[in-house]
Amino acid sequence: MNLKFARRAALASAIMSHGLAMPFARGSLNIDVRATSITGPGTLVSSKQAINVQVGTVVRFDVFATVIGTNASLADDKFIAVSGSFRSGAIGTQGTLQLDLVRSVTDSNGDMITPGFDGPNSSAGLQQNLDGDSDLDVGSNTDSDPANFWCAQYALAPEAASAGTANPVTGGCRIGFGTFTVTAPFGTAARINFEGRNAPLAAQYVQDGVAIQEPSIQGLLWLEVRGVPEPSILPPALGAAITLRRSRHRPLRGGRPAGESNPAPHSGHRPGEARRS
Ligand SMILES: [Ca+2]
Ligand SMILES: [Ca+2]
Ligand SMILES: [Ca+2]
Repeated sequence: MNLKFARRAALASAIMSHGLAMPFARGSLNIDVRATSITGPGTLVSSKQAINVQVGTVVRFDVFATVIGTNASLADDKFIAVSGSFRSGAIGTQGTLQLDLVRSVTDSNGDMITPGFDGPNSSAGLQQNLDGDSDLDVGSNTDSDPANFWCAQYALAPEAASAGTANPVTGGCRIGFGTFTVTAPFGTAARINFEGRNAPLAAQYVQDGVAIQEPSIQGLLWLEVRGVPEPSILPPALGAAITLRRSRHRPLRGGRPAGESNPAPHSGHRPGEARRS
């Protein structure tokens, strides 16, 4: 098995473990969104899935840059800059996206201790609705103009930061972070992902020691955020059939049908019975 095939196999395995379909790999720089924590109702199932969120739930996530090379070394695969947008998708649970960048750390003299991704061209991006639903995304739909796009640029550019990895949805270099605050929790999921910008300098990185400049592309695997599903409503005919079935099982002289266990104590409100106000 050659190395390139092995890496694609590792990617496929990682993707399959999420149980999600995915767009196929098209490039060597992947911008990956990974959930880190959740505040409010809901459960973080993995770095790629949050479920049962409700209005006001905040899902926090990191943004990683990963560079996939073709040789045996990960040390010669590095990140310089990327420009693009983040969307929550036009279908499913809605919410407000907000993005930021990993900032440089300086000492009291203003000297850089740890370079971040807030270089001169960087931008946290503009919050606006990019995809036709009513919620706020981050970035722009005007590829020809760098304004309003989210842009992470290594503070020491044109030097590059280590970002080599064998799997585009693990490892790499943390370049930004953000939040998705739920405004409309539908039973269908929002798919939060990085969206590429079709401009010649939108992605700048080093692969196997070679500097590359090209348009940026959509992230390989989105973060899925799903609301509480709507309760199902039985059609009248089915409801009548269930009522009839129950009447046939009505116990005689206070006994219960064989094999039926003790009913759980209830609070005076039977399951399926609508409360009356
Ligand atoms: Ca949306
Ligand atoms: Ca939107
Ligand atoms: Ca390499």
